[in-house]
Amino acid sequence: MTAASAGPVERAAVDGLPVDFVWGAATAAYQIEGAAAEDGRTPSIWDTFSHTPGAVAGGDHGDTACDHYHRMPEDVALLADLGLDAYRFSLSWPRVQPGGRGPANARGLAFYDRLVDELLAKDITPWVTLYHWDLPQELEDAGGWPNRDTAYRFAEYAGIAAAALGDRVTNWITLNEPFCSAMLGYYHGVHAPGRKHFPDFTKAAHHLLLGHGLAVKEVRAQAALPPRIGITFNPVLAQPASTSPEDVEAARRADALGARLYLDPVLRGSYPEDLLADLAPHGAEPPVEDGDLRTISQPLDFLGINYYFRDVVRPSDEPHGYLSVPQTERPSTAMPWEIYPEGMTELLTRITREYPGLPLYITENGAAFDDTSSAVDEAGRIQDENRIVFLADHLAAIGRAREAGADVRGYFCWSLMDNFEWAYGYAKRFGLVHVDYDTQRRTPKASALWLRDAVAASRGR
Ligand code: IFM
Repeated sequence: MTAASAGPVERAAVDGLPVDFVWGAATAAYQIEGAAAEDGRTPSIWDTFSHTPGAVAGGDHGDTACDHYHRMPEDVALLADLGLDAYRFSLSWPRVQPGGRGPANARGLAFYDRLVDELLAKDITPWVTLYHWDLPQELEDAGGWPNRDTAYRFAEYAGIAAAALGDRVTNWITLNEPFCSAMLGYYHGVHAPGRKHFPDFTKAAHHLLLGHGLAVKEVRAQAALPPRIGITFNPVLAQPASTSPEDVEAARRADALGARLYLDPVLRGSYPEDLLADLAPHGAEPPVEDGDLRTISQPLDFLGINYYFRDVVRPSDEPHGYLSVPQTERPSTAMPWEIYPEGMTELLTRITREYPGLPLYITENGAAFDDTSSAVDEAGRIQDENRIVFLADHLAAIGRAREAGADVRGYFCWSLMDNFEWAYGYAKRFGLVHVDYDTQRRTPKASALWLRDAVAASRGR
């Protein structure tokens, strides 16, 4: 990459951010690692789901993905070239503890040992996510997240990870987006394990949160260095399609199910009353046992927020009670998700107002665009101007949230490189770095160089 030369656009984007702001990129194990059956790893629910005909676009799966398992040093070098402070990655549970029970798998852990050492050698701080959706298949066969025992299995695995890596890793995230694990996996059925049962979804959500609380305790007990522990939510930013009472009510339901179902128990130690009233007619109240809410609401060191788009809603007769109204007036990404940077400011100021007290980190934000068909110049470089504008606008929106009092301390771009985008397969490219899946060649896009310059601009003030 060429030398950094921050221009006015980069400087404007980072204007509202402090010099000690943490700059990072994020990935997740199943989306990049490949090596699905190597060194003792056993299948996760995503291996099973992606090999189920019709489940994932193009029949894609993560067997090889970005082959990061074998190319890790090259990928860490990319992070270093971008001048990033931090790298958020997830551990593959079935690599660390095959089958989700019993002893650790030394060969699987050795990979994360090498990764952590490689990062530290390059002065990049590791941020470890313990669960980014790859539940060991054996635990799904035993009932999955709707089964209470899965929470205890998760805590055991968290302890194994903290004992092995907690002498070098200090930043821990228990769960990534439990909304997606629970709602998309157990109700809408579009994510692994592909189940469609409304009461199972709230059982799954409760046990994910219980697992979070138990894991916080385990990490604190097992890590050699004092850990900083948080959880990452993607709170739905629900807005009514109109001012009609029906649409306003649909937005309340979407907010309850998509945001407060997670925020309230973790940060306030209770489930919202209106949510419980919504769930009762469906026999879908969370299966709370004595002491659960105390466990779930362990003190945390930070809150991770992922933001991509808002959800404009109106009522539906389905149990969850709302449906999304596609927004077509503004540009959208390739997902297609409406581009709505104001939502970043709205979400962060709302969290600050209603759930005050924790430092906030944007643990994911980014955009998929059709880079390979529309942004390649004559020299073969990917000129992804649209992604640059997206990043600049969202960083500026974080700056505005900070001005309004939100204690946002860092930003992790999703994603370091193109990868397996779950049910969309490899067709959707979120990377700062382009991946040619035939050759596994990595090529930084213009947005990667732009982010590198923005980071330099942010530090050079
Ligand atoms: O790729 C995902 C990631 O795994 C979780 N958050 C949203 C991203 C884009 O869909």
